[in-house]
Amino acid sequence: MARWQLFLIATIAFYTTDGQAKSAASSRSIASERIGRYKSLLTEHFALPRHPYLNEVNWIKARSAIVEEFQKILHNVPNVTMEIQDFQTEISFVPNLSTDIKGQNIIVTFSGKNRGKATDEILVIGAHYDSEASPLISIDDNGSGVVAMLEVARGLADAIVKRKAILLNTIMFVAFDIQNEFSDGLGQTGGSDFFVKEKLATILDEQPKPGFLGAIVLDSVMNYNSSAGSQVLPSGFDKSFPEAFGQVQVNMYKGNYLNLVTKERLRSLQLDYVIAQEWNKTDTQGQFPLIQLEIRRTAASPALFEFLKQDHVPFWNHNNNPLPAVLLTDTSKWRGVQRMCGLEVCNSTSLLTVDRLNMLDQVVVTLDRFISISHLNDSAAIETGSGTSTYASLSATFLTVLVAYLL
Ligand SMILES: *[C@@H]1O[C@H](CO)[C@@H](O)[C@H](O)[C@H]1NC(C)=O
Ligand SMILES: *[C@@H]1O[C@H](CO)[C@@H](O)[C@H](O)[C@H]1NC(C)=O
Ligand SMILES: *[C@@H]1O[C@H](CO)[C@@H](O)[C@H](O)[C@H]1NC(C)=O
Ligand SMILES: *[C@@H]1O[C@H](CO)[C@@H](O)[C@H](O)[C@H]1NC(C)=O
Ligand SMILES: *[C@@H]1O[C@H](CO)[C@@H](O)[C@H](O)[C@H]1NC(C)=O
Ligand SMILES: *[C@@H]1O[C@H](CO)[C@@H](O)[C@H](O)[C@H]1NC(C)=O
Ligand SMILES: CC(=O)N[C@H]1CO[C@H](CO)[C@@H](O)[C@@H]1O
Repeated sequence: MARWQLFLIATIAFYTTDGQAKSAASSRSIASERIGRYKSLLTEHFALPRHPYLNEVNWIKARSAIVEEFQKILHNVPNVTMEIQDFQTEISFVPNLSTDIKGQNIIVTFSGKNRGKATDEILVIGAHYDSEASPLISIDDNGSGVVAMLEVARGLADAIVKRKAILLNTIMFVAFDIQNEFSDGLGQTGGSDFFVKEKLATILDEQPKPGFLGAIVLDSVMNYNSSAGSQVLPSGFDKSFPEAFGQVQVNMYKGNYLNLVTKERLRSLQLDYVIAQEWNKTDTQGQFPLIQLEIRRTAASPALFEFLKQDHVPFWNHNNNPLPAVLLTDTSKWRGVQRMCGLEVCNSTSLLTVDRLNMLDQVVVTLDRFISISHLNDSAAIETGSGTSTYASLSATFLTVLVAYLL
């Protein structure tokens, strides 16, 4: 069968679920309430740099704020656990001078009905909570990802408690400590690496072996700038990502989009496709284009390596069993002015413009919709629709996309 025919089938399967996903997403809470929560969380806990070496107090405060917020969200939610994963690593803030650091990942697991069965399809949603030493960048990088993750968890908790939706498959929310590599190029083993090797690997080895749907990593998702020319591209971008390069050019180098980073020959293609579909359905005005970047082995360049530093990479590199994962990112320092305060430590709440908060909300609503079609049986809550058929058509879509990809 031709590829376009298969995609057509996928599109039809999705069309049938559209109304339901929308009603599920919009019934949870209104946008102005969500925006209010983003503002207060970002202002109170993520406005200052949280570098483990240089801003230890803020770093530890941010960690407790995440735990407290999760405790509020998880209150009364059945079958949920929160655990702290301790690990020890080294960071080199100055070249060749490493410091031992004790890190902590915060892991929240919503066990689905299929937990402990081979039919489970575990989904991970993760974001790192430490930051670089740079003051201004830290509210976006990666306060925005953490706040989006918390809001998605809150939406899921509401669906389970208030709408009585049934969670079919397991979802893990992980706040990673110690990002994998600081953008100044000093490599280190970060929290996501310890999570994949020491936590996720154990769960995926349990008998009977569960499936793994993938990981969605959020790293800087709020830096919006609609001025032409505000987007700068790292060197070699045109070679590594020719299609995306064309899209950025046509878009007049506006920094108004988000990148969805994926990798060739990995099952993440299924994730990409469904996320992009749900993104497009949420962004009806086309205010926040989604530009896909596919990492290809044959197209190495400095630009390619810019997208191989974040927390999705340990999933891709897992042993001999690469795990599907995608990265959602605004490209952070490559866009607009991120460092207005220079080297001085300042409060970066001036970055919280309406457009930026709306872009953050676009991420949250897209992931809500993704979860509601991939993981929830909402039929108890939505009388007219059937959760079973929603779930079935998502599986059909995944299968279809996979077949199309293999052809
Ligand atoms: C919690 O998990 C157990 C075991 O999987 C299951 O029997 C029970 O129905 C779940 N409770 C809820 C409210 O989902
Ligand atoms: C760091 O160590 C490497 C080799 O271990 C050496 O080549 C390099 O010059 C050192 N850099 C500095 C700044 O000392
Ligand atoms: C957008 O980026 C331009 C640089 O291209 C900068 O001059 C401007 O201040 C930025 N706007 C915002 C709101 O950050
Ligand atoms: C989403 O919209 C973009 C821009 O209109 C389009 O290029 C892309 O194919 C769409 N993706 C999906 C999966 O619908
Ligand atoms: C940053 O500034 C805002 C508004 O001026 C204030 O409400 C907030 O408490 C400040 N945050 C920190 C961490 O100082
Ligand atoms: C979804 O829930 C309905 C009603 O509670 C139930 O009949 C159906 O079997 C469930 N579907 C799945 C896939 O669990
Ligand atoms: C320090 C770090 O890893 N920051 C990353 C945050 O996200 C941006 C955009 O993806 C990356 O460019 C940074 O490297």
